[in-house]
Amino acid sequence: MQTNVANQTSNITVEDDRTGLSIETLKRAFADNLFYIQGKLAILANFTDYYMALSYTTRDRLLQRWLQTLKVYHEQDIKTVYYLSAEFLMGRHLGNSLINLDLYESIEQAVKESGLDLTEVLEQEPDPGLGNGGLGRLAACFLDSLATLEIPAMGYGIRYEFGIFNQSIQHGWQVEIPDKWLKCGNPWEVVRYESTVQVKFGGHTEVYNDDRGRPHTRWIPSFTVEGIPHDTPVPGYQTNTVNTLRLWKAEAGEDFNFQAFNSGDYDGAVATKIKSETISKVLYPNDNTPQGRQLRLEQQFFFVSCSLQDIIRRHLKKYGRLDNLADHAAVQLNDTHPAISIAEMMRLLVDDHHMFWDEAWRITQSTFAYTNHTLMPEALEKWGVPLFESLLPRHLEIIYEINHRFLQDVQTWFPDDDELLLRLSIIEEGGGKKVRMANLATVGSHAVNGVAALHTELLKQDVLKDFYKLWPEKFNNKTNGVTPRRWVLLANPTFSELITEKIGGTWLKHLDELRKLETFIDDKDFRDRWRQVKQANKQKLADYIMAHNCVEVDVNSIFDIQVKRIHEYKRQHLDLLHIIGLYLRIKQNPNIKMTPRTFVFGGKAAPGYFMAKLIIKAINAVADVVNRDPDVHGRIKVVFLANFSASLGQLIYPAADLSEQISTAGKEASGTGNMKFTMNGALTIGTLDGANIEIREEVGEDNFFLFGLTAAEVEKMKYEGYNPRDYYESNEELRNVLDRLAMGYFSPGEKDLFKPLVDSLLHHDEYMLLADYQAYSDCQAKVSEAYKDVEHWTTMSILNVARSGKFSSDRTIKEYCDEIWKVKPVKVELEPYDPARA
Ligand code: CGF
Repeated sequence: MQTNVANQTSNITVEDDRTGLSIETLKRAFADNLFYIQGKLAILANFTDYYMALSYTTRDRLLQRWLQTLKVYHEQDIKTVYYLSAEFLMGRHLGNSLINLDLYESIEQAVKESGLDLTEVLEQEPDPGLGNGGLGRLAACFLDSLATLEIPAMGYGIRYEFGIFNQSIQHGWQVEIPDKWLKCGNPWEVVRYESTVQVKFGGHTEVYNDDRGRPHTRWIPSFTVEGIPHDTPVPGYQTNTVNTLRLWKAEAGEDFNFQAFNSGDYDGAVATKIKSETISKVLYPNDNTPQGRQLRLEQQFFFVSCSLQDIIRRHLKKYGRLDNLADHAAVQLNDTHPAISIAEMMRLLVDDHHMFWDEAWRITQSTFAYTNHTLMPEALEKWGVPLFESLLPRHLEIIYEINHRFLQDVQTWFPDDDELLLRLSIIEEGGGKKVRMANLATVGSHAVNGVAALHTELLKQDVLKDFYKLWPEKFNNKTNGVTPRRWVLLANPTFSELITEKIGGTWLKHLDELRKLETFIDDKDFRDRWRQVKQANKQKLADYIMAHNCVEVDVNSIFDIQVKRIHEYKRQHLDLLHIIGLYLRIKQNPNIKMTPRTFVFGGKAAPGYFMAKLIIKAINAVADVVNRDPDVHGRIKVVFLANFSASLGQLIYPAADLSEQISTAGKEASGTGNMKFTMNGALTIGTLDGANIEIREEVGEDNFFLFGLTAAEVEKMKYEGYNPRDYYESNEELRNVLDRLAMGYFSPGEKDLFKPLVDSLLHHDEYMLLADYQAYSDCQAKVSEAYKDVEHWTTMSILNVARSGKFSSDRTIKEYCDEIWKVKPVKVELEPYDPARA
């Protein structure tokens, strides 16, 4: 390798090793990075070293596009999307970067010629778990689509040092283990110290007059924290666009309190450092249930303040004024987690940039839009006023002012309706005043959206109905989607190859083109290969199950899978009741004929959520009994896969025959796992909830196993007085199932272990499992029958995939761009790389 950076006039050959795409260059770059960056001789290197060296080799090839994208965005007059999210579940970077750069095969070859297997190297990457579930993964899919559609965009979030905990299963129970995802370094991030920002906390406010005698408020904080940006490239699929995910790390401005240090108080000296760094230390592991801890509010404000200051700084640098901010910036609030943005933007504009209130409010409202992700009233964030007052005193004043002006308007529109005022108010009165973040986000945004058609309807009719009455035009639906690049191409390569062979490769950017598969529906060879691919994927999962759970499963059985967070409303325990029902049928009649099934579960429970953890224990307890019982003869197997994550999902979705989407109707906002299963050829058994409804509409009702109460029926039944015991009394199988669980049949030596679970079902059954049990069980019988007809099942599977185009996140993002953000694509043309000019 020749390098001659000193001689600026020569044709620099460094270019080849940094950007070259030939196998020889890639091999050389890989070896070079192993030596110079990892500091390892090839003979002494381990797999982590290989992973790191390969990541740097790939990152080099991204950098040219990334910096060019930044240059184009800097030079052109554009509007940028800023996606503010407390969670980004990006999944592993290396494989994804390789497919998006169209480099996968060349690297695979280069690595092979270097004596290694690419898949083994890819497995070394820690899965960055900076999110809990659907919401964080949605944010990651959106970033992928934004870059693929060439939309100028930036994700803003928190660089948690510890992501979602690793779940291990010990004696059937979930045990949480800290996720040290950064322990070997992170080759994907670039730290931009020069863009560090200061974030204030606590203290008090005071009024002062400026030079012209105008009064202003200033905030005197009690402490300040630094936000250090850590940037990760987000490459689009087969485009030059590489957008940025900017995650903020909290650090103390002054590492040491020198006074304390000099007087020998070493603990005191580092106390500030520890306090500051705690802010970005760990992700709260709750999904759909907020935890009202001070640290959580600190985290939210920290990343919001960093991000908005960053947006304003860049805007001012480019345009020198702020009145046109909304023409160049669209900021999306991913749930209420960043809702404090509304007050922080007002503070920045009014206090720091001395703008008049009305103008600042106009800019704020036209810049922000808010996505709601939940219908569960308990999941809507509220913060106690005293906490707000001590942590963000200026923001509380601003929120009061926003609320005062808003309620005055409401009063003129709807005079004499005090109840309405109470419901709309950003401040909840009574029982300790609270700030309602969903109300703040709704008032301060020009658009509010739900994430599936039913969800948006229910927001309008129920959760946000008073706001809908005020501003019907603000409300709109944006049904979620997922990126087919990660969830089909990367997760299921042989399947993707088969599709591409039949319809060409453009489906990966235009997922509606999958419809063309319907022309091959009678093609015998295609159908055979379709089944072979599924079978091979099932074998891979079976091998994994053997390696991790020591359970042998039958790849000819129905792979019936439920993977998602463990939550009572998602009803993993309904699935379990059905399994126990089948088991009891076998025990009563050992010769009973049954289509063999492998039931697979996966998902984490919030560490403080007792019932969810008990459900995990119950699944494992039933698995223990069923899997060992010789009477069962392999007809049913039950497996709980520990530590469900994005990367485990990539193994699981392609192997599924049946996707379990069985939440109580009206509870799941959308779901996105349902889409990943469908795209990979699984059929769904599901309720009319969230995006299931739209999936069924698309794939056709004959190709979907529907059961259960509708959202309206759930409400009606509750209203009329639901008594779960009636179902227990009248349904013999259900009674037996619950009795066995309650009497310790699955928990020898711990008779009452599952009593709380059974009691909650018999006495409250908030999520109406007992009401839906028989319908579910009947529907499962239809599944078993249908699976026996291999040809028909294949047809349904093909149709599910062919008609899944709507669920690409590209479609979702196009709708956001056109209807909410009003942004347009920007082409990035590559210029030859020349370090001498750079
Ligand atoms: O957001 C969820 C997910 N659990 O993170 N919600 N939150 N909060 C919903 O429950 C899902 O239904 C939804 O698909 C997801 C993304 O919008």
